[in-house]
Amino acid sequence: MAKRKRSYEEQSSDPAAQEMLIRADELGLTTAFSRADDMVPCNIGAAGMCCKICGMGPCRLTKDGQTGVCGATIDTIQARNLIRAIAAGAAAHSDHGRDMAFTLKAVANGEAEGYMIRDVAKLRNVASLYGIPIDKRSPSEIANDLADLYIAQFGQQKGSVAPIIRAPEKRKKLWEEQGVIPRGIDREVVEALHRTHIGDDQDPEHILHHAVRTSLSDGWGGSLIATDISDILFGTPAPIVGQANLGVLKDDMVNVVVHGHEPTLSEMIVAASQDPEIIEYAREAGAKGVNLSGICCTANEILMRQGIPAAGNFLHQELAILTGAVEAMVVDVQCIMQALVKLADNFHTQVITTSPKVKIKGAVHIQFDEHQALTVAKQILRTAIDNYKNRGKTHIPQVREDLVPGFSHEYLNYMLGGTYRASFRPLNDAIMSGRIRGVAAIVGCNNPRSTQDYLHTHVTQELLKQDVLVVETGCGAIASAKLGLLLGEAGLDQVGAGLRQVCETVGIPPVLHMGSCVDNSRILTVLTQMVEEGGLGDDIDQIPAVGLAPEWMSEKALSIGTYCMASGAYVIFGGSSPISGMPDRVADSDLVLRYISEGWEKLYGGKMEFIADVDEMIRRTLAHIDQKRADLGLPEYDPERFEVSGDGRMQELEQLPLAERRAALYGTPAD
Ligand code: XCC
Ligand code: SF4
Repeated sequence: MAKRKRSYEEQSSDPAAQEMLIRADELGLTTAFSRADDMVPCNIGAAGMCCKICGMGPCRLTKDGQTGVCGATIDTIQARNLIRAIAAGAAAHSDHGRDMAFTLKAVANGEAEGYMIRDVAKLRNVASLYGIPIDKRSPSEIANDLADLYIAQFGQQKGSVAPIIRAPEKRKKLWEEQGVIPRGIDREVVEALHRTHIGDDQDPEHILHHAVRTSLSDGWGGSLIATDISDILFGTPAPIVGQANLGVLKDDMVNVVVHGHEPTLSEMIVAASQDPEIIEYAREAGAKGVNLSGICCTANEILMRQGIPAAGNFLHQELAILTGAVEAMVVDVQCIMQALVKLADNFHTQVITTSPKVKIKGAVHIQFDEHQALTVAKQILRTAIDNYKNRGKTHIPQVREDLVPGFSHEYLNYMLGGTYRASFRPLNDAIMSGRIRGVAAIVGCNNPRSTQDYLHTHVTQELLKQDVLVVETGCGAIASAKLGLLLGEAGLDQVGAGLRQVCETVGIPPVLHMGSCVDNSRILTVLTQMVEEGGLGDDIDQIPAVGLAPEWMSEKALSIGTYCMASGAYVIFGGSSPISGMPDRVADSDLVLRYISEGWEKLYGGKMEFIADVDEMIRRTLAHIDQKRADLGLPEYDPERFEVSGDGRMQELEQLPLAERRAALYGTPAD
């Protein structure tokens, strides 16, 4: 065996992952962790200094004053690279939103087997935002109109995409002045590609202006549409008990792991797995039943709505297969490693692709169709059950944690204000008084180039000590879940005293799991409602809040960061910067980097930065929050002001053993 370049602890901070990486070595198999160690990134490409958009190149710019064959300068090349990544990310989220809209249309017309409209109240609320009549109309009629409106947003050519009306007034005016309101979702993505074709837009600031517009078509367009419709069809999340990590796989059951992003298929697999006919089929095969779990954002979707456990985040996909206990890994779109298929060859696991958009050579393809969703879901489960007999030796790490996800903005609103007075007032008050210093959204991927989960959880833990309320989505949320940070009582003693008081009073964990990556749109809604509630300024850029993607890797993360910036947030990316340049070798190679920070801040009040050092990330987050507090004239944050809470009930609970404490707080935890 080749000498290890990093220790297991350097590759992942998750003990379950470390155990499986040892297993991979024993079996002589590679993973993204080991391949990252073996694959040195191209330093010119990594710095964003390579252009390959035409056949006269690729052009690598490594000297002062050098240009590409066409004359393109380094900043133009970097801006083009960045906008192309943002466009791809926006396209991925928005295409997901489009498919949700088609599903809603099919459900409204009785053409989608197995689905129903679960949240009629949300349907009515959302429809009335757009002036769709709701009085004396059936849910199907309303849903049909909403589906038509949403489908139209993708191909719309002029005007502004409809969900934009949900942003704060001042922000909308600013976007109008800047000319960045998206006209149609597809139009902005296509224009980004057009503008970056050889011989088109050459002015980096002008290119990046359109990057903002493109990203807004994601955050206030496709992603928001995806979240709305998921809630309408599958229910708006509310707190529920779940579990996370590879220990959720079971030795005596047929393990089916759903991996990817769209809830349309995974929700149907959940339904099918509870069908008596399927359970019986599994028993006949000698298993106790079907055990479903998720990876990546599909995991988040079914975790926060159905309490289905999460087997892990992005870097757990190969590790799940390495357990030898997975009968089928069912994938749809996004973040699916091609390596799965080759790895699965060493086990009995079947990788099943399901999307008409995604096929992998060597995988079984069972195409999903929302018109026959339940039938397809059952077919997939039968395939998995048939495979149970082929299972060999298994190795499941006995590591899992409980968590309580499901903090939609609707639920937060209700929880903070109660049924009769639903409002964000208590949250705003807590920030204004300084009990809560500010809010951080910690989101995004895993990246094998850093230590898995470490950046997410370290930043989270440090900010909690500093009384910063943390909201999370995506793979970041699963990282915290695995560490037990998404359970209120576990570790409240590690939380600042003021924040702790709020958590105890309201009964929330200090880290709120708000869903999948398209659900970052929920964070935009929360910020907007905080503005509307009053006391924290009249636009998002005045709120003491920061967005962080410490372990980002996907292009979607860049789109998310850009629309959050354009909405007024300070956004920090960890790890590497795709446009870092090499200012020590090429003096002008950091122009774009400076522009998306200082330049964008002047225009939008938000800024985007790439910061590799984790302590610097935390320092700048706190400095930004404190500056925003000062600008609002709020009292300076004082860690001593709210001494440790004497909440009697909490002290009683603390005397109980952990399992009983959890049961008292959250009801009986799932086994
Ligand atoms: Fe993918 Fe959404 Fe990133 Fe995780 S966080 S690696 S994008 S699954 Ni979205
Ligand atoms: Fe080179 Fe210009 Fe072609 Fe890019 S567009 S590859 S810089 S010639």
